Amino acid sequence: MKELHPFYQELGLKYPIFQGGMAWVADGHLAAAVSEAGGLGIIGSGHFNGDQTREQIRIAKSITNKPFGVNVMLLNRHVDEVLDAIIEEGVSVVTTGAGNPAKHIDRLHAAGIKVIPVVPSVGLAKIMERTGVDAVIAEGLESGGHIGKLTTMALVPQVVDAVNIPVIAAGGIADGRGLAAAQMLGAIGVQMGTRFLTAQESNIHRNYKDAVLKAKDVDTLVTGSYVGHAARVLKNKMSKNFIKFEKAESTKEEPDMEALEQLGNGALRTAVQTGDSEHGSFMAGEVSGMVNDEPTAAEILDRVWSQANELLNNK
Ligand code: TUI
Repeated sequence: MKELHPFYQELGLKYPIFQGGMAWVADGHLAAAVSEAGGLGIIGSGHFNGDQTREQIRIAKSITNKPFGVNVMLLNRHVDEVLDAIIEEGVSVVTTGAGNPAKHIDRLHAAGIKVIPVVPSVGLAKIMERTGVDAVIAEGLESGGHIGKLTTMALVPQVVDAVNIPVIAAGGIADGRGLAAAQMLGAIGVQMGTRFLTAQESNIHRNYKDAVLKAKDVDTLVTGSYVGHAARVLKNKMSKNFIKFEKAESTKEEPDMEALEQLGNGALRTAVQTGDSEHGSFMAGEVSGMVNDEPTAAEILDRVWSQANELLNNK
């Protein structure tokens, strides 16, 4: 894997590694640090409005001249103004999550922006290819946050077989073994989120970082499946109560859907900003058990790349 895939060369990257655009977590500082070091940093715009998105883009631009991306979360009611800010500020790449970005693609392409949606299934990958996206990120259910129904191991090769555009693997990847494995499955590179939660440049609350550092393999669970927004989070008081409430409501004749939605909304922001483990939901992937240190973003990229190359070169 000495040669980067042309897709990454075109983006001017040194490593085939994207940093996931995690809502409330991936701010302009983290994204700029990853991009400055040669990966693709991605700002998570989550539920931001246009101004909040613009603010983080400007922070990133003040730190690096390298290309970076913004993730657009398609359930956000401010999507249109977020896209305005992205286009006006001249961002290089847009990744999307939690929906189908078809109606926004022409507008982004007209502005010279590469569009790379996250897909949880072969069906959506094929639809996305037909709409002319530049690549897809096939994300397995090992990921933190909102997830689909397939594992990375099963999803990635099936998407690779189904489309003729570059496929990037995500979900369950935190080191060079994961990058090497993703290449074996036919992906051109990876996106990692959880690994960057404990980066030096990550601004999440100390309690959130400590929870990830302490977590073992079995310490995540999936909340929100019942309302159709499954999200993987660390086990804590909040997520355990959520599951209990969900189980109780789902057996009722008229479940309180609004209360279930409300419980999920805002919980992530609470976790990131206040570190409150009673009311906050600490989104994190199954790899939390192997995230045990606090390197810089540059160290993470260098380590993952070197380890993958050692493995692939049989050294
Ligand atoms: O989007 C993510 N991860 C996220 S979004 C988020 S904010 C949120 N929190 C709770 C519930 C909902 C949103 C936190 N983490 N990852 C990418 C991703 N996209 N995973 C799954 C999907 C996805 C799901 C369905 C993409 C497309 C899709 O299409 C459905 C359709 O409309 O065809």
